[in-house]
Amino acid sequence: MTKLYACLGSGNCFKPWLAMHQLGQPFELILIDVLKGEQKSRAYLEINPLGVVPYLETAEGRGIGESNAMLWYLAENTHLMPADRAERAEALQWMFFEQSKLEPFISPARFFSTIRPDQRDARAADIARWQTSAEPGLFRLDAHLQNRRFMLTSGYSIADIAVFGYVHVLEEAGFKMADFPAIKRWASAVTQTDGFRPLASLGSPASKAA
Ligand SMILES: N[C@@H](CCC(=O)N[C@@H](CS)C(=O)NCC(=O)O)C(=O)O
Repeated sequence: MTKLYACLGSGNCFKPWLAMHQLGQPFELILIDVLKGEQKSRAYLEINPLGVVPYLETAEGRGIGESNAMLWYLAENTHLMPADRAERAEALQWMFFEQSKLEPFISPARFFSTIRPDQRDARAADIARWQTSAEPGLFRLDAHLQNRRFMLTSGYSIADIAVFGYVHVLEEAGFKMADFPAIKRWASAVTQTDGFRPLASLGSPASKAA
């Protein structure tokens, strides 16, 4: 059976978890507590030497790191992968955009604002810098989503799941969703797609397997 190693609350872990739910792909969820450092334990490093989550182990025992690479693997030959060659490249374009212009800034700003609020004051200058760094990407995304329902013309795909992972929780990183009306409309449309489950339900007993 496919195994997903993941932690609670993570937008990156949420991506393959949501994709497998939406594809009806059975999987075993193995929770790793990163706040306790379990991702650096000897046992976990034997599974994923990079010591991070998410990590996907295929039914055949192959390991895949990087949330967006997992989406690519899971989506092959499914409705979440665009049929058109140029649109597949466009999906990749937005997945790289997410990992270079959004996630590296929204994720730590959210972590030290919401997940570890005890460190918010000590990291205030870093949070402000991450917020400033995320702004151009968020405005670019908002412009892209004007007059569109989903990231790609052909419809809902792994590009949406990749971008949604952290963008839908941008308020937890100190942004206001009202400042990004097209993102707000799109995020709402994503929650209406078949089989959608919210990030908050990752790890709840009912979601342990699709
Ligand atoms: N680019 C990677 C990011 C992986 C990553 O940094 N994961 C975080 C949780 S979201 C983690 O494991 N942090 C703990 C650590 O770095 O020790 C992905 O998309 O999968």
